[in-house]
Amino acid sequence: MPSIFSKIIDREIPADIVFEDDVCLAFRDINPKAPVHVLVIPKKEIESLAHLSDEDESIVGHCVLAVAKIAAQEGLADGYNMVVNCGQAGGQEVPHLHFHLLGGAKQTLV
Ligand code: DGP
Repeated sequence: MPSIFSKIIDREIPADIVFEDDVCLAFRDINPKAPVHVLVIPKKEIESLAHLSDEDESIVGHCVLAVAKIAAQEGLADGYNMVVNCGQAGGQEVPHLHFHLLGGAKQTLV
């Protein structure tokens, strides 16, 4: 089912986009939890990690590589966190797979 992130992909609602290619889109989180907080999403509508199929393997790899490239672009040479919330118990609010890139403040998430 289309979520608010599909509307961002389709430019129906605005977002501060920092990276885009054929497979993924990255934009700043509207409610940042760190000085740098970017969401990387696949353009394909995939609800969550739990909804991935084998054919999505390259998409996920592509998104993770995008996280690393954007981290470098954002100057996060000292390190950063990548977080993926999955499902209700995992605190996922938007039902479109997304990778949080968090950086700019020292934090240990696990
Ligand atoms: P999660 O809890 O993992 O589903 O995180 C969803 C994140 O998405 C949350 O940190 C806030 C962000 N978010 C929700 N709606 C919007 C929006 O319309 N624009 C932007 N830029 N971020 C959004």
